[in-house]
Amino acid sequence: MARPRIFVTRRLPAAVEAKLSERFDVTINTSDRQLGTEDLREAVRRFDGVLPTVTDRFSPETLDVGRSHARILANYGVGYSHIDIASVARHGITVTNTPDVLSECTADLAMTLMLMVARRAGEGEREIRAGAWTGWRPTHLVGTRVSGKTLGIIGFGRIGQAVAHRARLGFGMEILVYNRSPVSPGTLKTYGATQVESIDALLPLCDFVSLHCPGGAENRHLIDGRRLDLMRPEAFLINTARGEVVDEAALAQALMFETIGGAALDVFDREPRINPQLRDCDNLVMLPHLGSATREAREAMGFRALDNLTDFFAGREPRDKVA
Ligand code: 8YV
Repeated sequence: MARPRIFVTRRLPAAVEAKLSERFDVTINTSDRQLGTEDLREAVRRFDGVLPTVTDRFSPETLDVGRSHARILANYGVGYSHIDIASVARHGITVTNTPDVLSECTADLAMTLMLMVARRAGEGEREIRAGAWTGWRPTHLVGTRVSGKTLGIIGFGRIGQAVAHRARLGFGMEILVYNRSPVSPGTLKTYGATQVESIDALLPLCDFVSLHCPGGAENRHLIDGRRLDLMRPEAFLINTARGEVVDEAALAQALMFETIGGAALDVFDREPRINPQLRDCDNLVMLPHLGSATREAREAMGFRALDNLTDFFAGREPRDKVA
């Protein structure tokens, strides 16, 4: 029997590409450039399955390619707000993601950002590289203590819990969580966490707020100007979730007028384009979507997508089916 034909939209770790090619008839976008709507339509039209990433937008238009089309989008990544779920359902396309294997590394990056912004690490690095450091002095780049402070976590799934673990055990932080559904008492106890009933009630209580909810239309601008105003004037916002969750124009205002202490972003609304207002904010740390960017996580994500494809084409339900 002919092996299923799979289109891979970006270069993947070498070990993953090798294994994929052993099992499937694989075509890889070896240019590794972001694909446009027409390229993606072509992939959906011509292949049995597509292995996409966060940079591939599957809009209703992209997915509407006629009768013959790919049967699975095995997404490389846990978030899938770049895929229009109503359309995949309409076309009978299965979607899988890669949870678990990136939770620890993404949580590590959230902690990196929290420490960087509170301790002004970005500003310090920029100062040294600009040749502007004039020497030690007691009042130089004084930041904010992290240990023992209150951390609010919005979205208490796997990554949110991994952040709570680090913050609680490593930094003795008090953990408050907001989650759409109730978190079990056992889980809250594991992290010494308290669930707060609304985001509006959570924000005024926190020194740090870290976002770990999904993106997509439902959570677009979940953190808007009104909610930024509910944060303490010295509090920090951390976003390793999705860019659209934060209203970037409102955030830039809050940073410029110092109505919050600072922010640290790993994700952006129109990444890789950066809202120019954000670039001017010194009290902002920005990283280029590095949440899962470790050798270990990126390989494990690839093998997880491979397992999902293998199960699907063997007629089994993939373990990470999300649609
Ligand atoms: C991934 C991420 O690297 O998994 C996610 O949802 O945000 C990143 O860590 C990226 O999405 C790959 O598609």
